Amino acid sequence: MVCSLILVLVISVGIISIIPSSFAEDIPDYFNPSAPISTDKDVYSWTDKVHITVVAPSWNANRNGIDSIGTQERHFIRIYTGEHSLEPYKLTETTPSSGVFTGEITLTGFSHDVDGDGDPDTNPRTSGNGPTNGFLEVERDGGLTISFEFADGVILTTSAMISWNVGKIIFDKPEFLVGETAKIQVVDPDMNLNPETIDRIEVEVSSDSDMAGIIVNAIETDDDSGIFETVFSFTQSSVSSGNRLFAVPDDSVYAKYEDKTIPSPYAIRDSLDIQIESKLESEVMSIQRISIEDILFTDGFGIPTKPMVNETSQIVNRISNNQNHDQSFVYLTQVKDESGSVVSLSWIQGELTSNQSLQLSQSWVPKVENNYFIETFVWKSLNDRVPLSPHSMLSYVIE
Ligand SMILES: [Ca+2]
Ligand SMILES: [Ca+2]
Ligand SMILES: [Ca+2]
Ligand SMILES: [Ca+2]
Repeated sequence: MVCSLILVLVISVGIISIIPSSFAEDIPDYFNPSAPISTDKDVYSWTDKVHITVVAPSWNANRNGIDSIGTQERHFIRIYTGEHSLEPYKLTETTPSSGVFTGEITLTGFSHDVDGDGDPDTNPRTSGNGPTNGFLEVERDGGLTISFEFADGVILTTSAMISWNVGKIIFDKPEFLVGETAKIQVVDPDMNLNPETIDRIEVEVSSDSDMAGIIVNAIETDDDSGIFETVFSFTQSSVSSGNRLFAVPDDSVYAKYEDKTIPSPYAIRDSLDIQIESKLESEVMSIQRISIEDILFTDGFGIPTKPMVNETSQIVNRISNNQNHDQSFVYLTQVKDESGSVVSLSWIQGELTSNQSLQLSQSWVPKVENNYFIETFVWKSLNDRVPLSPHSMLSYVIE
């Protein structure tokens, strides 16, 4: 009577199927614990390693020795997808009397070219009998099921999903100084093609000044991480090569990883450019990048002069690039009268080469006697009004 009552209760809490039967060793305690099967993840990538644990104290037959489960006739462990299967598969006890049994298999995906060179990069195969030598082919969006005939007629199962992942890419800093080294990290578990060895992927790196850029190899941080890293440096004096990118201050810097393993609803043949942007900054503070001298007045021949009403004179200034790379600029000259009204405004756009000095002049014809204020400014550009030098000012009275 007691036995049949227990049986009814078990069916009502949903263990898959029970046929009354006696078991050769201990009679399993259906209530505590019910031999749960667990995996180390709920979702795996196509070439992941799967760690399996079964808690089954009633299968600890020898309390002084390591027991195993999964290969005894009528108590097989089976690991399978819709297409492929490993059976029987052995799991072994973690310690002589733990009653906890573990093993692992390596997923081997399916035939696919992940880097666009036309050749498949995986080695799909299904083989092995446990506890650690199993390989199992899987599809992109499929699942994986592990079943264990725990006691006669009591089949326990657990399932995990298989999916590809959209890769992520990051720079280690939002902006870099010219002398610094930049680090890129790509996270894409799908490119951990072999969990026993270091894998690598390619990342394209470019700048506004070199849109073709360079291709760098990012190396997996350990055998089974799915995280890839690389470093590169900047050059302002030579063309890009190796892990050195030509870029000048104020350039945006780009890194791109083309992910050819992207999940549903994308098609298996689709790819996605995963791109990130950073900025290259000069080590010299903006306002110190260009030096400016005092304002002078000259005539048309460069001879110092005094501005007079209705005579053309030149407002002359010398600017110097304090950096050993090119610097584009806009140079503005503004004249105000005593009341603060702007009577003359002009600008010159240009580029200073490494450490170059340049004399710039703007003509000015004072129309009336007044007390004038002459100012010059050096900015990055008319749109990006970041000062590259202190501004220079002169007061001049014409009477
Ligand atoms: Ca044991
Ligand atoms: Ca390939
Ligand atoms: Ca690997
Ligand atoms: Ca991917």
